[in-house]
Amino acid sequence: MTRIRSWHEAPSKPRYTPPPGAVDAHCHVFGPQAEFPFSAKAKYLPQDAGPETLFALRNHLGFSRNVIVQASCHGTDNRATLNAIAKSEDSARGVAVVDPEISDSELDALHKGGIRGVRFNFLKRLVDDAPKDKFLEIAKRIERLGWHVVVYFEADLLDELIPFMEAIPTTIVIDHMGRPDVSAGPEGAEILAFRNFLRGHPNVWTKVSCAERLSAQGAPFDDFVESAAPLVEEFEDRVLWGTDWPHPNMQDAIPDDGALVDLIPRLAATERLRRKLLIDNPMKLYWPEEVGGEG
Ligand code: 0GY
Repeated sequence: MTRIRSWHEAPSKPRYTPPPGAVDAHCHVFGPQAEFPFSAKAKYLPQDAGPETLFALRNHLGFSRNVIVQASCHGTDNRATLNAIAKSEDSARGVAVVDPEISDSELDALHKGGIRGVRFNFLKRLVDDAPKDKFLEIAKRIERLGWHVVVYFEADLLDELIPFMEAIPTTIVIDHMGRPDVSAGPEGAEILAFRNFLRGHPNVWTKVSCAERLSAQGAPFDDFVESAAPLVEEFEDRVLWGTDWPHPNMQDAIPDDGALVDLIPRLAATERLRRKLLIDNPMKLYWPEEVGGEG
């Protein structure tokens, strides 16, 4: 497999300036491969996108902190993510992907290393299997650590996954709004089903992220904004935002991260909503000890 690059080499400086303390709550690191090899089961083989590049981008975009989500190309070996967190001087925390056989002491070590959640990935093009029974066991075991569960799926799986998600005892964060078809507009069947799901499940949060993947129109992503902004308004305490850098698998439509940041004021119309989206909400999940939450 050829190693591919899916991120912009010189993203623009955003016109929008995030408030001090803003968190990019969905990004990844790849490698460096020489230190942290990719999984034998990886479905894509990216070029290195290590912590130095991530933190330089964070500064360029005007963010203060990162949440690094373990990417599928590293499988259940979380060392690249932990390495980036360790280099961040407590300005990054992470979400791990773990093997069902993981021991409690290994979970404790991940917590010490800055992990605050586990991710369950249901995308067939990214993972070979997604065993719900095993995931549920993991979800029950990480509850004692105060972690949450991140679930990644596409809209056609929502109905099937509802009983599974209802059995999860922790907060759940759904990546990229469960990937609805935003070309159908804010009243389209998939985004409405997702909104109804959020209405009925107060422990479920979502990331209003991934304009570059979800938009059928491309920049300036009007279709994405029209579907995502109502979620920020209705579920102001349960939304997160992230760049999704280094944009796995987006090599054919590499987004400008500066332009993605400029979507924030369109997604969150007031300063109050923007503070919740970028600071208050992610801080509760990832740095709870700093905001008087559980820790
Ligand atoms: C994302 C999306 C993707 C990839 C991964 O773990 C991953 O490899 O999450 C994707 O290809 O849709 O959230 O970064």
